[in-house]
Amino acid sequence: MEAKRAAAERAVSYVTDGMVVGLGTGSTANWAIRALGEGVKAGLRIKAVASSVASEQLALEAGIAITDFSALSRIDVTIDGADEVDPEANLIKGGSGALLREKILAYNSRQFIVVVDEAKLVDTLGKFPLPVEIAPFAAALTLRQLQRLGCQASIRHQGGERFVTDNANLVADCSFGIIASPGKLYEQLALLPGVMEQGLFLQPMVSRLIIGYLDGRVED
Ligand code: ABF
Repeated sequence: MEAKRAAAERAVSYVTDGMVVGLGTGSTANWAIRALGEGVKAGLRIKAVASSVASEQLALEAGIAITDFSALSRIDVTIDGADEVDPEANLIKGGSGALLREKILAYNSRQFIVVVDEAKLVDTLGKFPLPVEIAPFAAALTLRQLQRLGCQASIRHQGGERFVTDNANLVADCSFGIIASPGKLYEQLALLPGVMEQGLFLQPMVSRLIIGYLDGRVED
């Protein structure tokens, strides 16, 4: 936990007065939200937009002013975690089920800062099942199409019920094994009708990767 916290707090050090900040989702992003809340208490003036209801609630509790997506003309920086990071800084995200809003924030941010602990670093992506957000009404058809791409795909459940995202969609967790070409798979998934968003975030999106290590080091 400390490694995640250290990485998140380093990312927050790049946030300055007047910025619009995109808030990620997950335990590492939560450390960034808490650190931003401390900054606000100390006088930091920011507006934030959240990638999930959970992150929005934590931000409000921390005293951070939340703005709505529709009111946005720019996002200066988004800080978010990841489930896997390869050496080129391609990511798997979506373990928390917030991938659609996370990707919209990341793509529309001047800076996308990814914060992880060293456990997230992999040689090649794919050990972590790739989350894919899909339209509920065609879930069975889309699941079959996903499997035809060469994965074991299953609809995510939570507490015995199908997990429903903040956007009222479902998540298919797709185990491809090793993803040798993230770019190729990205294109295949992007062309699949019924896929609302996918958990592959390709390297050009990542402005800065901050890694927290168990020995206390933070690599930025
Ligand atoms: C979020 O960060 C999700 O995309 C990803 O699942 C999560 C990583 O979880 P954690 O920070 O709790 O390790 O952006």
